[in-house]
Amino acid sequence: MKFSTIALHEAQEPEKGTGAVITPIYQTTTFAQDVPGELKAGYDYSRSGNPTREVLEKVLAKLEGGTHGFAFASGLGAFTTLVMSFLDSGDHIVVGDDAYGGTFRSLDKVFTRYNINSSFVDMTNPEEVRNAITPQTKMVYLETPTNPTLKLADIAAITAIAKEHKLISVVDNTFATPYLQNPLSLGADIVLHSTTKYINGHSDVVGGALVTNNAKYAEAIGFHQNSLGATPDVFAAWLTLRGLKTLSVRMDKHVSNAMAIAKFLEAHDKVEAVIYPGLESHPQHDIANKQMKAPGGMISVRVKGDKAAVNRFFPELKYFILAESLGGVESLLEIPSIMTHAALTQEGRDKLGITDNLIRLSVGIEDIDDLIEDLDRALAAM
Ligand code: P1T
Repeated sequence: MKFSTIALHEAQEPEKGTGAVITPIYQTTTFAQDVPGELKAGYDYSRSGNPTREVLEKVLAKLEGGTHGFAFASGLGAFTTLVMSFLDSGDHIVVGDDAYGGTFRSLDKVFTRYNINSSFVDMTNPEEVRNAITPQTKMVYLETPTNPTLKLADIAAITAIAKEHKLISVVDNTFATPYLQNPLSLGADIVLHSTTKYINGHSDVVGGALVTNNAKYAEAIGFHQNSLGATPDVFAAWLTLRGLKTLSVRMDKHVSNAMAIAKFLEAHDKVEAVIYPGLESHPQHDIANKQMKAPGGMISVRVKGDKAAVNRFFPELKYFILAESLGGVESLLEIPSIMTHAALTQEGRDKLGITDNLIRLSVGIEDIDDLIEDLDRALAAM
């Protein structure tokens, strides 16, 4: 099966008893046993396993080219489970320097309390990863494209360095999705998703996932998924499975709209810079061509002006909604310096280029003419 067929058919045969074409919502916490300890279909309690969630996990695994998938109640729930599955007190992680603000906060404010420490490095240069490795390092963790400055890291080069040092390599593939980029095939051990974003795609479910093709790592993740309990509600799993069916068609439209908007913004005299991996002006455009099928639906823009100019820009928009999150069918925008990346210090934001005039666009699947007209009007008002 190819990608779109997997999304619709993997583990999703019509139900035997009733012929139901769609995976049923097994809205039950527990499963009856005839003989104590003998499970009818492998299920005893829905935190440990649920048939609806399991279908989602199988589809996610297959789409990423993995053998084992695990669903969580949020992307950060997946991240917490990942860290607790593999790191002990005294261990160290090398992390990309502009990871999502919430990922940074959890490493900086929570895991340091358990003596799990991180070094944040610019992964556009793989040698920085090598230089940050210490005898305590256990894991290399990267996002590509990053949130919000859309830097790209060479997955094959970085995972090769991790392998040389016998470290676990993990890629947060949220921005690219498995439709556009497959980190496991480029050497990563584990892929993480905030399924809240493109995978569910409709801005109505918070969720996360981990996928691996390593049976030993899968055993550790499965044990901690059950032991820590950050599992999704059954209905959330079902909705995510429903959203996932249309991932490929949504992504095609996100990408074509984003490409048109990036070109429009690059030519606009109120715009200082456009960051989009599909533009030749992007510093890692060649890495995008090498490891992504297409450059995705996220654009970051530096407008000409200060905070006051940004405050005149966004209220004029009719279709781009000012809100955190991304990857839904409707277009969103946000100001990372005061929204998603407020957890960083001013110094940290300055270092990463998260300036007051940086605006992040999650380009939706509306008609492109309407989106361009919307941005053009707001830029004029600015
Ligand atoms: O929000 P949650 O489902 O817990 O996922 C966290 C997360 C992990 N990784 C990446 C790359 C993310 O972008 C996120 C969440 N991001 C936002 C809410 C945002 O607006 O950027």
